[in-house]
Amino acid sequence: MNEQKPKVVLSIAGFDPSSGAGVTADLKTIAAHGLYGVACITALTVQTTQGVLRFETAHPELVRQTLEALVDDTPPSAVKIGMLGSAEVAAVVAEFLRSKPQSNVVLDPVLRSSSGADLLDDAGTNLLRRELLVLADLVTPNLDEAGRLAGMRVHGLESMQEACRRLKELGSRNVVVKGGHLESPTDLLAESQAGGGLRFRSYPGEKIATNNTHGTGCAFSTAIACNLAIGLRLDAAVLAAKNYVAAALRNSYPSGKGVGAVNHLFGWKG
Ligand code: PXL
Repeated sequence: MNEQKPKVVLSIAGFDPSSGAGVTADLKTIAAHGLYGVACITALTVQTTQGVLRFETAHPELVRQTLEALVDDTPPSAVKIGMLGSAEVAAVVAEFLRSKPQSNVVLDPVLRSSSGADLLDDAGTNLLRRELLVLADLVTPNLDEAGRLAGMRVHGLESMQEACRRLKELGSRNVVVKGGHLESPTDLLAESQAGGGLRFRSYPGEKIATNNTHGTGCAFSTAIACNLAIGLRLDAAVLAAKNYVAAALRNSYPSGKGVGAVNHLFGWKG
């Protein structure tokens, strides 16, 4: 028996039965980082590699009880928040973070699936903007999400910077905008400085030729949470997560008839 307990990372996210995104993908990512993953399911999606057919959110009281029981039993070193599914569930998560503040909170503001299904309505998006942004240490929107949260079109490095400034005005501490869909894919980190300003750092990437991209965003935000739990500083945590996702994409294989998942456990040979 190993007496050395691994650190715990908590994923608050939806369930994707095809295991590309959501809590199962997060648990694989956490395991790949040598940490112990626990999860609170916010919603059940009916989903395959071909897309999201529908979803139902969990009862908000179930979410509240799960979170309170989990943090009491297995206190997490980091928390990743993904799909919330409704304003009611988002409100419970916000209240939980206010009443039991957690460290290394990474918020992936999941608004829509890559296949185009809306995963959070306008009321939920407003709640996330008003209440959750201020409670997260880092927010990880893609270009569309950054645009919707900041109220502008985000399509390149300059507009990514402007969106980060607007998100800071809304109360975000640190933001990384994922530019994976840009012509030359570059992520942008905006870190709040002690003096009140923002420090920008960009992470140029390469286009990886694969169709197996399902769950890239979930893997990225969860990998950052893991790296923060391990003790990396924010910029190093983002860089390591970017490298992890690139390796998971390079080592992916097709599953199902649609968009396959990234290979979260590429390092695990059984
Ligand atoms: O990729 C966003 C996402 C997050 N969480 C769940 C999802 C999806 C996309 O389909 O199903 C549960």
